[in-house]
Amino acid sequence: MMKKYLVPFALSALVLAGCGKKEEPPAPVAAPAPVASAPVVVNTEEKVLNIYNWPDYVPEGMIAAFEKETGIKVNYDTFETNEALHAKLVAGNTGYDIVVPGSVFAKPQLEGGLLQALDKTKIKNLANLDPAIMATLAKADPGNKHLVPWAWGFTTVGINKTKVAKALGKTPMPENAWDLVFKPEYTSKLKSCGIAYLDSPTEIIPVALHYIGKNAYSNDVADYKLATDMLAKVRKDVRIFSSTMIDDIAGGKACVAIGWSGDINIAANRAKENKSKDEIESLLPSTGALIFFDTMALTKDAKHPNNAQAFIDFYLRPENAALMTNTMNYPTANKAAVEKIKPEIAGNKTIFVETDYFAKMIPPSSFTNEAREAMANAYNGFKKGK
Ligand code: SPD
Repeated sequence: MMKKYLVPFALSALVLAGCGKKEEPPAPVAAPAPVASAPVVVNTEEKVLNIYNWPDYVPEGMIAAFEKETGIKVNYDTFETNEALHAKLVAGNTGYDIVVPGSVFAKPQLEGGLLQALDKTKIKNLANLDPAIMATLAKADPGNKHLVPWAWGFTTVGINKTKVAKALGKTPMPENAWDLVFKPEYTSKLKSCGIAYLDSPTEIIPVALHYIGKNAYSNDVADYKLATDMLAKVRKDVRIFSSTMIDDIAGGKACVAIGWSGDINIAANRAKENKSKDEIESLLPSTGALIFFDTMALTKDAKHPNNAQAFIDFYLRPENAALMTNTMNYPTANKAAVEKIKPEIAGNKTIFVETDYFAKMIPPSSFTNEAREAMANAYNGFKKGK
């Protein structure tokens, strides 16, 4: 838990030496009345903060602005999958103060004592967060004691429209965009321009489960076999298991991908900046996409909890949360930031989906540790083509 550094105001009593007659006994000296003084709260942590977040998630200049304002030096590292972050947290001594797990992983992490509760008195801007989103997050984090949303988004299908149209030829686009990555009729054609999957069991198995009509967050290991039976039929058509999806789509290595909404939009913008003739698009599958929340949390052994909470408070300023959404294409959970979001971002239906589509989306849940292990085995077997 948080350490409080109280520096009491010290007062030394001044004793005056008397110079009266020798034979006179010294007059009794009354004890000095205590001087009332308010304790001064000082953050004596070294001016360092270690953050571990996903790539392409923090606006340019935001970390530098925090460093300039506070004098705290930020070491900022990135990880590509929830599995990678989880393995670090389980091993312990990460050296990180703030980590940003998806809520699917954050729940078992906080239940396993890998994250510490926040001192909410130090994060006044928590008041800016959307109560509806916080109520949803409370399912993973009862009482909202540990997790503060960085952003949310959804796992979906992204395409290079130009290349996909060419590869499909006379075959029309399917009604359900998941067919593009899971149905042999489409994958057999699209393999020529490149199919990419996110390289993570807990990204691919849930969308595969959803595609075959199962609960995306099933903890039933028998369901994973059904998912990998379906996946096995398209395995030979998958070109890339990607940890660099933005580059893979924008750079033309993949024409269709299972990816994250904001990253697909970043790839679309990058292609435009590079004056590519190809148009990249994040799709909204007719059966729904999988919502995720990425959340800031303090590691159990964070050495700089006060600096971490200062950063969380800084990030929760409306202008900073809006800057994240405006540059990274992921919706913020910061209600006070909404009015600062650019109209072209607010109006992009693949960033802020419409109410009707939102109702179809699959909210996050979580997996037991055993289920996650079985899922990893199933996924690795699929990837190896077994
Ligand atoms: N560029 C930021 C990507 C963040 C992705 N987090 C996704 C977690 C989904 N389970």
